This record gives sequence, C-alpha cells and structure tokens, in this order.
Amino acid sequence: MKMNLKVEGMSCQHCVMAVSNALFQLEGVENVQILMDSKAVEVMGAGMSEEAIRDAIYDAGYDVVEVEVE
Ligand SMILES: [Cu+2]
Repeated sequence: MKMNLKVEGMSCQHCVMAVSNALFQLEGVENVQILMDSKAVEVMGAGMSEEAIRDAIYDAGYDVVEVEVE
C-alpha cells in the first residue's frame, strides 16, 4: 500500500526529519520518502491508517492538504 500526501509547512531538513520520524512511529509504515520542494510525502507499508498518518503529521506541526491512496 502506498499513500501520496501533499504536506504544507515543511521549510528545511529539520521539518523533513520531523515528519519522517513521526510517520515511522506509526504501525505499518515501512518506508517514507519526502520531496520538500514539491511538498510530496510518500508513505509505503501495510495496514496503515490514513487517519493516524494525518494526525501524526498534524501533531508534528504540519498540514496535510491532499491524500491519494494507491
Ligand atoms: Cu524546518
């Protein structure tokens, strides 16, 4: 399973690490790829919860503006 998110608010490598760390704490998340310039966050894994992913990113201080599940 793969989710493509668009996340607002990431402005440096610290932000990228914060989002990445928050996602890796979640159940089912196996890999995370972030392209800061295009605000793209790709989350790969099995049995992931979209709600948990949204909450984790929000709690880290960023906004999810789009989610596409592949
Ligand atoms: Cu930053």
